[in-house]
Amino acid sequence: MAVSRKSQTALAQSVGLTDVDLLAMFRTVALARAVDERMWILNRAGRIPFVISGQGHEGAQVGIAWPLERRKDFIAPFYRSIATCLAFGMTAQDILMAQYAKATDPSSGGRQMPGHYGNAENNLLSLSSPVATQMLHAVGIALAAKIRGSGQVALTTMGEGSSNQGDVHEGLNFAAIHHLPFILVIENNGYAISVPAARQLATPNVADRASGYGIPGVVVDGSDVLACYRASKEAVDRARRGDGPTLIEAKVIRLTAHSSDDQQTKYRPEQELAELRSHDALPRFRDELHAAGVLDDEAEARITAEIKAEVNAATDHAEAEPDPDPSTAMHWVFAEDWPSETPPAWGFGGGHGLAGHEGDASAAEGASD
Ligand SMILES: Cc1ncc(C[n+]2csc(CCOP(=O)(O)OP(=O)(O)O)c2C)c(N)n1
Ligand SMILES: [Mg+2]
Repeated sequence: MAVSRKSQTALAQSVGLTDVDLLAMFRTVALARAVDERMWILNRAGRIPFVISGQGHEGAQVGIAWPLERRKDFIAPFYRSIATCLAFGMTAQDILMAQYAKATDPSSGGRQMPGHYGNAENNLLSLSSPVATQMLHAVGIALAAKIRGSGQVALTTMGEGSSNQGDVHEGLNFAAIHHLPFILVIENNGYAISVPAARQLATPNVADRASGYGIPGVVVDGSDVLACYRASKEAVDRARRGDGPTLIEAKVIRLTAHSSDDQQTKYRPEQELAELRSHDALPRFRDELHAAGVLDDEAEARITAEIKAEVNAATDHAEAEPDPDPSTAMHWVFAEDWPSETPPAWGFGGGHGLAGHEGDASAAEGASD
């Protein structure tokens, strides 16, 4: 299929994108799924220790990450954010290097728990295991962006269970009061490990809480990639205009167990699991693009073959890379183990990324709300 750079079907026009954009979005959703499936195979084959999956979240993640500007805006991801990280500049190889905890893993040089992806170069924050702690990091970045007048937006994302942590209330209240360029995304998959949503929340939607902070709360179908894109675009535009934060709740599905150490058939009925597949964003987006004339069988086959080759090459590369040297295990943990000026093997990336960092003090003094 000859989709040109400028070609725009009615579907693309309806969201202000080109057909090439839509194909790139589809490719990212499909790549995330393929990387994820590979991770499970590698785990079951005893090659990688732990998988926490993004399957069922990919469509929402790609749609929501898309309107943000790479290497300008910031995202504080969570453990299911594989598609988010791919949409924001990481590669299949970067993800698998983290899974293998290799010395050259760009997320942390093999120091982080698997699934804790981060990439300084792409303004993707490293995350902590206690859920929702990334909230305060992202709100802090949004505050810095506002003080510096850099026009940047900070977004963080987490599950509905995590939304009940105190950090979320504090961060959202602060961001709302100060009209920060901040977006909170809740990827509601209906479970926090084995605990169903009804046991986590006394309201059907996390987004219902937004009115308590005086900000918009949007519920969006997480299997509808373009609906997620639209909701995110509106939130990004609002943040850049200086109109403050938005809470977006994407209703997604968790297609796998919580993690590779969990057996979900103990607490999820078979019928529910079978029914979930009909809400999967990947086939839904593919069908939508076929119907709109953006994708045909030939283009789909080409994309599928490219992704297969990419995931195979990424696996081979990660397998072959060296493990971290055990004598470096304590590097970058305590200040006294900070080895001179040598940057860590995985690098600090291309700088802090916050525009206007120079002359902080005067920028801060000049800030007004
Ligand atoms: C503060 C804290 N409490 C408990 C845990 C253990 N834990 C890890 S993931 C998780 C479930 C979180 O559920 P949710 O936010 O809905 O995200 P999901 O895994 O469903 O995507 C829990 C309880 C943790 N990591 N941090
Ligand atoms: Mg959940």
